[in-house]
Amino acid sequence: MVILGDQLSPKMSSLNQADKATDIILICEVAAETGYVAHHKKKIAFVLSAMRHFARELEALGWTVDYVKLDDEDNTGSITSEIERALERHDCRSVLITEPGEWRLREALEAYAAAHPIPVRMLDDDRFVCSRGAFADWAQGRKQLRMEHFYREIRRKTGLLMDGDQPVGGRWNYDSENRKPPKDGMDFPTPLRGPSDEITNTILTMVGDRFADHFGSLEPFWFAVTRNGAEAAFDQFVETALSNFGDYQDAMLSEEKYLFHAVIALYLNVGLLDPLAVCRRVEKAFHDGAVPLNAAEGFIRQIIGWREYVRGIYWRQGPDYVKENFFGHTRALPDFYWTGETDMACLRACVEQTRSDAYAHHIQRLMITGNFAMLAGVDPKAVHEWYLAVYADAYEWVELPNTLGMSQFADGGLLASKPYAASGNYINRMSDYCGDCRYKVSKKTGPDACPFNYLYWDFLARNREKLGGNPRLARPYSTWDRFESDRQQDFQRSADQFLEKL
Ligand code: FAD
Ligand code: DLZ
Ligand code: SF4
Repeated sequence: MVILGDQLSPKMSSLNQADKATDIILICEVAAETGYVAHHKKKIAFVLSAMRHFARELEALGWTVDYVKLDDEDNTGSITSEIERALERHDCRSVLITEPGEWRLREALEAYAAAHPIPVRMLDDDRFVCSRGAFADWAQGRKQLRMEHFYREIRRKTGLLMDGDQPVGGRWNYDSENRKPPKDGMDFPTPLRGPSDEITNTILTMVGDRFADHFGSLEPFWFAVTRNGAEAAFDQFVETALSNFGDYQDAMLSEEKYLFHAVIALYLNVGLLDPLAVCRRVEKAFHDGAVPLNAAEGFIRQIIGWREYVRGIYWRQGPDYVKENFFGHTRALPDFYWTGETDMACLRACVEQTRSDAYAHHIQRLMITGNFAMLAGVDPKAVHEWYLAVYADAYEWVELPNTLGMSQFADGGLLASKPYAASGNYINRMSDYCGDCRYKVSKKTGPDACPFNYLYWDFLARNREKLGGNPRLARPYSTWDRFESDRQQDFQRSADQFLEKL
């Protein structure tokens, strides 16, 4: 049987179906997976080190593991060609695998299975609360696939934060209490830093040599690479940050990369943490009186709501979802997404922290880098490839709907009821970025004005045909209509001048 780099879970469909006494587990580091986008160096090091540690964990549990390293001389470079090579080494009658998390690899495995006589059994990935089939049933016949409706169904199904058939506290969602700007003088916890060991050090040397031209700083490397390490990092989050998670979920600060966020998506997405176990732990913290309801509910919603929902959307939309481009945007991704060299302090801070830690929290991804790309008319596929490469937690099943659907509105509103477009005013309210910026957030047009201000109005004006009928945009469009035509032209002129130089 085959285990992929994001299938590092001892309880998983393929392992549940296999037999320790007779089956051989193939785990392979391959160039096709380290290179389908130019992943951040820290992401490659994290995945490879976690894979090597997982192989040890399996061996300790009594499994036979055949592990192929990236620098093995005979490594053929792809999962399917390594399966082929392994079949020459072992006397196997079938290949067993839990389905991969991306259309790309799924299609390659299906093509392999169709072209070879050996039976390939691909099992559902049962590490999610909602299977692909259950999502399809839920979506069937609905006009709109709203996350909130899906989330309530999963709350009922799991019983998380439920009091009989009613939500604990009487409300399903406490988001209205979760949009506080940061306060001066707050103390922020730091995510737990995992210790390095020989396996990780070897990987760091190899990644440093082999992927020197990839984006991002390799060191300091601090991610946990084992299940125990990931659990310890999550425990620390519950004890030190969770109680403030809800209140300051949308806040952004230049000197604080993590605020009260968990920094666990990378562990969940490779299988070092189990989503349901994580939610049960948070529910317990609430029942023990350690954290308020808005924090526990907000956190659980992200995992059994958003995380499960975007996965359902990814598989439902099919391999062509990636081609959607509702606005017809064609601009190349600006260089500063890689270099960080821009006068816009908010974008500079987000890119710099992405480069140093392969991490930015949700609002930075959505309202800074994502918002800017959409306002500036960047090709959504280029935006998607950037997000897929630069974050340690990025896998297409979760990244693509978030980027293409939620942040770029490139699916025309399947996932979001309106584009997440915002002017500098929002960024200034939720962050401390603007104080350090060469642009003035209070200025609306001209060379010193905050670019988000005029780009926002220009975006709405140029897309009126597509967005004008959206009831959630009625207010900004009526504000636009009340502007004098000179003012409207000023906005558009400032936007044209800025975009020309971009
Ligand atoms: P926290 O803020 O502490 O949230 C807790 C957990 O909730 C996360 O670990 C994650 O598992 C889950 N979660 C929260 N929001 C979402 C969401 N919108 N979709 C799915 N799960 C969510 N998340 C990824 O896991 N991988 C990605 O590649 C990814 N790409 C994104 C791209 C864009 C443009 C945007 C706007 C969001 C993206 N997200 C992605 C969602 C979210 O930003 C990250 O899950 C989160 O920032 C990870 O940090 P954290 O663990 O500190 O999360
Ligand atoms: C992300 C990643 C990387 C960097 N390297 C490997 C690898 O060498 N071998 C492997 O099996 N998986 C790797 N992965 C994870 C895969 O890309 C992931 O399993 C697919 O994208 C499907 O989600
Ligand atoms: Fe960003 Fe505008 Fe604020 Fe500068 S002024 S940090 S560009 S929002």
